[in-house]
Amino acid sequence: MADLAAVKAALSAQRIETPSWGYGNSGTRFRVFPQQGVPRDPFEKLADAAAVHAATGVAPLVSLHIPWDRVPDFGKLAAHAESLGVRIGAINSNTFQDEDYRIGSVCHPDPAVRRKATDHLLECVDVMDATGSRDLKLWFADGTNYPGQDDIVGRQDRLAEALSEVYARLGEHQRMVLEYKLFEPAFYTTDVPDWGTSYAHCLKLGPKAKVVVDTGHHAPGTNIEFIVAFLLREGKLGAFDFNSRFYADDDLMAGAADPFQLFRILHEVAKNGGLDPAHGVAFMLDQCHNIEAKIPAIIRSVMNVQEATAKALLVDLDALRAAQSAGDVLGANAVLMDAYNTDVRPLLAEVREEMGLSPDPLAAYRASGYADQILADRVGGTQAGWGA
Ligand code: LRH
Ligand code: MN
Ligand code: MN
Repeated sequence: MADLAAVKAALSAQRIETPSWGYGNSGTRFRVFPQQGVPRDPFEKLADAAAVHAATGVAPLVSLHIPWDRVPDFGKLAAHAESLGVRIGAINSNTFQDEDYRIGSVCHPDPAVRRKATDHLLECVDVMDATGSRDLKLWFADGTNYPGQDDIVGRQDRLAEALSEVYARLGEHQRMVLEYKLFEPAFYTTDVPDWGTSYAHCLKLGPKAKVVVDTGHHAPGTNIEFIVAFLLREGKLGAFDFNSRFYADDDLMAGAADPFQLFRILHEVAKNGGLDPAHGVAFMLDQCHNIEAKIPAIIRSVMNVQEATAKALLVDLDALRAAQSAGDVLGANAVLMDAYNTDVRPLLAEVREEMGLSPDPLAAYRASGYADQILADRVGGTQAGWGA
């Protein structure tokens, strides 16, 4: 049996980071449906993140995206976060929205464009210095659309060169986390398409470089928990970008499409020490809320990650190991399914009450009056992220 006190302690200690861009307006390639009361600037995005943290108690970190969240004084933004009870999490770079990046950023054939892209990454490290952020999160839209368009190996060389320049700029307690994505916006080759490519670059760079697993960035049917287990074993799992997908990079609420997959991922995390803060795995959400209310959707996503984590922590590891070493296929599978099929909502309600919170974060948010307050206070919200 899992030790209940230890399970509760792990659940109250878990930290789930929310993305600034999840609070603003967003959309698809076809349409942005603006919502009333969305933040007009990064300060208001932090206020919304603080509302999520107030309701859940486990979301004190907020990822920023540069330039979407660029402000004249990042120290002031960090102080504002602190005054709201939250902190700045990962700094996400953006080398995909500038006209110069039509055929690439750090992998572009023109050294001047590569210089510009690398300078942006270095600027992101300056933002980390000013905000106290630990992680630089890199995702590159680089790739090619047509066979022969560019030299595959040449592009890897250029990528490695930019990464090593940025790596050398990191402070003692700063890290670089490199995200991969199967395809899109490039369709023929992608320069960091999979965990193996990210892992190979991170391994060469050194201990401060780790892989980000964005759950939406794989081919259908990919066994993501295998990747997670492998990276944890190698000490190279830096972070998650949690979201749910039905088709490609849908960025829907974590755990919405396949809560069983989220459980299987978190089982590998829990079993292999990934919940221990010493391991340094950041549990981030990377989602947008195009048609649903944003703050409640983020609260729901945090709760979904917590529920999957609780189920993972309930796996009877002694029984699992005994069944595995006895070659008891059905018995081992049953141990996992027993944990997955447990209703953990009462356990999480207890954990929240012990943390001095409402057992029901969504009800607490509704009762707080925050939704009405932002509707009244904010007129003309900004477009979050995509397209801004
Ligand atoms: C790319 C991505 C990456 C970006 C974010 C907005 O698809 O997952 O993490 O920075 O979306
Ligand atoms: Mn992502
Ligand atoms: Mn994505």
